[in-house]
Amino acid sequence: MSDDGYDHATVERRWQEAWDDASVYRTPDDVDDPTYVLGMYPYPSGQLHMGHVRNYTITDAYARYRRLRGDDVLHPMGWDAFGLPAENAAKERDSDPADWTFDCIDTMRGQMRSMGFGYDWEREIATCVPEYYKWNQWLFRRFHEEGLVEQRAADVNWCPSCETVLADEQVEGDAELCWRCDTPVEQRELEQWFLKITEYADELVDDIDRLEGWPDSVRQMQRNWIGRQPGARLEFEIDGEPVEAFTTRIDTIFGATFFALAPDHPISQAVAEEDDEVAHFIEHEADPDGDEPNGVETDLTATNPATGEEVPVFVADFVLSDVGTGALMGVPGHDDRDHAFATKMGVDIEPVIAPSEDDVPDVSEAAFTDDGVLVNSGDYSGMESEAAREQLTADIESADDHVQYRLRDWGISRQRYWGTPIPVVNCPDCGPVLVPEEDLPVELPEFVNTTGNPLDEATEWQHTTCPECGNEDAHRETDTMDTFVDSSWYFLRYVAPDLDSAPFDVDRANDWMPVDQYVGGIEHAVMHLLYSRFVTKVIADMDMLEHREPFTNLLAQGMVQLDGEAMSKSKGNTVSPQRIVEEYGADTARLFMMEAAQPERAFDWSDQGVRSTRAFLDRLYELVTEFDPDEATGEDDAVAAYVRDEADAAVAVATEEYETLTFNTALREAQGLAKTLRQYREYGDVAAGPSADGGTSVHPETFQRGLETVVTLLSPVAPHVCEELWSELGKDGFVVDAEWPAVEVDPDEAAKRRRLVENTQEDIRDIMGVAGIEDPEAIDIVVTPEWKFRALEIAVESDASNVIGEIMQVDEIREQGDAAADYGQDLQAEREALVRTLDPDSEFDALERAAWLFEREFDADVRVLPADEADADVLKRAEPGRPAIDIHE
Ligand code: ANZ
Ligand code: ZN
Repeated sequence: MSDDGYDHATVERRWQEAWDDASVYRTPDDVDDPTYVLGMYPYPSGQLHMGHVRNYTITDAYARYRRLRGDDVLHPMGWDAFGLPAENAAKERDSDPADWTFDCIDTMRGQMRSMGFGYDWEREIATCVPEYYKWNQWLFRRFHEEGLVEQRAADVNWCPSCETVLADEQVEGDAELCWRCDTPVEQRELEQWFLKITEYADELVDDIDRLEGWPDSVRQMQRNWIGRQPGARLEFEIDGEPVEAFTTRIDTIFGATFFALAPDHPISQAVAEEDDEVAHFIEHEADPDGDEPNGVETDLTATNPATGEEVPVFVADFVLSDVGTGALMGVPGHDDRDHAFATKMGVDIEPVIAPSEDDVPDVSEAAFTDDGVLVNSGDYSGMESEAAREQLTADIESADDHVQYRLRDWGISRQRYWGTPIPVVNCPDCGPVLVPEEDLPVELPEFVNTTGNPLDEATEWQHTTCPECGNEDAHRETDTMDTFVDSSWYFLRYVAPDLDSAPFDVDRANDWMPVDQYVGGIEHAVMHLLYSRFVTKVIADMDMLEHREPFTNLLAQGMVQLDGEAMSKSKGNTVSPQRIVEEYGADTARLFMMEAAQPERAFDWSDQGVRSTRAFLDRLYELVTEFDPDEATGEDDAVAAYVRDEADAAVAVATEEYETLTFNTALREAQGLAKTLRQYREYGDVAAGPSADGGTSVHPETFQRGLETVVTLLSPVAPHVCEELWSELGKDGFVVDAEWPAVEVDPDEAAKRRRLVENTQEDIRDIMGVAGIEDPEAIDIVVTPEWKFRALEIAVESDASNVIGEIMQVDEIREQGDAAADYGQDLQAEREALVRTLDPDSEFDALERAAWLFEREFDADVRVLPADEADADVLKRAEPGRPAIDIHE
C-alpha cells in the first residue's frame, strides 16, 4: 500500500458494490448490435493464477471498450468443472469431487470479483451439474442419430498408476510418460465411444482459409493436425498376394527400390513367427519416435506394378500402422526418410524426377523432393509430376485416388467418475442401447473412494432395465465423456444458461454467435478449437444454428513469465494475484499486465514495473483530485490548443489500438496525455504563478476535457480508479456506461504533427550542442515557404524520373530560380524516401501550439515565424517537415 496515493482497497470495493447494485454488466435482452466477447473458461483448480488474470483482463478490457462504443455485449464466465484433478483431490482428502469443485469455484469467483472483471454473473455455468451435462448426453443422442457416434475397440494410452486412459496430448515426451504422475504409459485395447470428426475433415480444413481473424500459427496447427494429403492407394504383390500401400507421389513409382511394412502389419506379424531376426526387431528395436529410421530385411520380395520388378521387403519402424495402410513403397531418390533408410540398409537409390530433362539430380547424398519432370520412367519419361500422377493412377490397375488424413476420430470414453456419464445401457440381448431422451440426465451416483473407476463399483447405479426390451439384467455404461465434449459447445449455453428444454436457445444463439472475440491459451490451439468447430458444424447441420464456425476472432495470449520462464506451480515461480491485489490493487495488476506487452507476446513479471504502474495511478489520482475547474483561470491560448490536439490524437490512436486489442500502445496514449496535462499545469503555474487559493492557470474546459479523456481511455483496463476519478470530475453515471470519445482527427495526421514537434525539438538540441550554446535567449523556428511544399507534393506524386523538370513547370516554383533548382536536386536525390508532410498551415499551427514545450525545455523565448517574416538566410535551410532554426544567445 503506498503512503500518499489513493486507498485502493476502499475504492475497489466501493465500485464493485456500486456496479453490482446497478447491474451494469447484465446482458441486454434486446440486441441491435451484439458483440460476444469470451475468455476460455477455466478449470476450477481453486486459485486464479497470473495466466488467468492476463487472459481475463484482455477480454474484460475489450468487452468494456465495446460497451463504451455502444455495442450490446455478452461477456460471461463459467467453469470447466469436470476432470481428473477434482477426482484425485477427492481421493486424497476422502471427500467428494463435487464438494471440492464447488469450493474451488467459490474461491475463484471471489478472486475474479476482486479483479473487477465485468461478467454477467447471472449467466454463470458449471459443466458438472446435471442441468448442464444433461445436454452433453442429449447431444450424444443427436450425434448418434446423425450417424456420428460409433463404438469400437481401440488402443488407448493407459496410465497404470492413474488407471485411466490418456489423450495423446496427455502423454509427454519420447519416454511417453503420464502428464500427471510421470508413469510410463502403456497401450491397451478397450471398447471405446467415438465421435466421427473425420467425416468433417474436409470442411474443417477448407474453412480454415476463412478464419482470417485467427493467428496464422493456430491456423497452421489446425491444418497440420488434420493433415490432409491427396494421393493414391495401389497394390504391390508379395508372394502372389496383393498388399496395399498409400503414396502421395505415385509419379516416383519407377524409383521404388524397396517396400516397407509397419511392425504390426499382419504380414510383418506372420513373418515374425518364422523369422527370429524380424521378431527380435519388432519386440526390441522398433522405435517409431526415434530420430533415425530402423528396420530389418525379410526374405520376401514385392512386385512393382509399374515396372514388374522385384524389390526387397523390409519391416521398418518409420512405417506407422495407423497411417494409410501401414505399408509404403520406398523411393529413396525422392523422399528424405526413405533416403536415410536406404543408405543405412544399402538399398539402391535411383533418380526418377528431375528439375528438367537434361538436369538429372545426383541423389546419392540427398533426396530430390520437389516435383519436376519424370526421367528413367519408361513411357512416362518427360511428363510433369502432376500429370504423371494422374496418368499413372489411371494406368495402374490397382491404383485409385485416395485422400489421406492424419486426423483420427474423437475418442470420448474416459474410465473415470468425474465426467458426463455416457447415456448408454448395455443389454445382454440388445447390446448397447441409448438411454431415451425422457430419461436424461443420467446422473452420477454418489462418489466412492477407490483406486480405479468409481463407477465400476457403483453396482446399484449400474444395474438397470433395458430401455428397449425391458431385460432387467442390463448395465449402465461406466465410461464418462472427455471434458473436451463439455467445452465444445459451452459458448452456446451462455446465451440462455437456464433453458431446460434444449441445450441452447436457437434464436438467441443465432443473434449472438459467432463469438466475436475469443481469447485463451495457445495450449488449446488444436483440440479444443477443433472440437468446437466440429460440434458447431454438426449442430448447424442439425438445423439448430445458422453459423458454421464458432469463433470469428481468436487471440492466443502470451505467457506470463518470471525471469524468462513461464510461471507455473510445478516450477514454484508464481506470483500470487491475490497478493498483488492486496498490496497494489486490482487496477494496478490489470494495468501493469496490459501495458507490459502486446497481449500475444510473452512478458516478464516485474515488481519494479508493478510499482511504477501504481505510481502512475497515484499521480493521475492527484492530478484529478487537485483540479477544480472553478478555480482555474487560464486562457484558451495556443497552449490549450496544443493540449486539445494531443487529446484528439490520443483518442484517435487509442481507438485504433483498442480495436485490435493492442492495449499496450493504447495505454501509452492515455499515459502520454496524462503527462501532457501535468506539464500543462506546471507550465501554467510557472507562467502565471500559482494562485494563492490553489487554483491553476490552465484553461478549465480544456483541462477538464483532457482529464475526462485520460480517464475514459484508461477505464477498460483500470475500471475502479477511473470510476472514482469520473465521479471526482463531477460526471454523472458510471464511466463504465459512458460514451467513448469521438474520433476527431486522422491518426496519421496526428502522428505527423507529433513527429514534426519531436524532430524540431531534437534539431534544437543538436544545434545547441554543435554550437556550444548553453543558455539561449531566443529561438526562432521558421516554416518553409509554400512553394517548397508544392514541389515536394509534386515529387511524391510523380514517378520521379525527372523531378526537376516537373516542378519547374509550375510558375510559382520556377520564379524561385536557383533556389528551386537546388531544392529540385535534393528531391530528385531522395525521391525514394520522400513522404508527404503536413500542409504549411497545419505545420505552422502545430509548431506554434508546441512552442511552450520548447520554451519549457530550453528556457528561452520561442517564436514560430511564417516564411515571409523570416530572414532570407535562415529561410534557405527550411524544408517541409523540417523548419529552419535560428538560436540567439
Ligand atoms: C512414395 C513416396 C515418394 C512418398 C516420395 C513420398 C515422397 P508425407 O511424406 O508426410 O507427405 N507413407 C505412406 N504410408 C505410410 C505409413 N504407414 N507410415 C509412414 N509413412 C507412410 O506422407 C505421405 C507419404 O508417407 C507417402 O508417400 C508414403 O511415402 C509415406 F518421393 O510414397 B510416399
Ligand atoms: Zn435389451
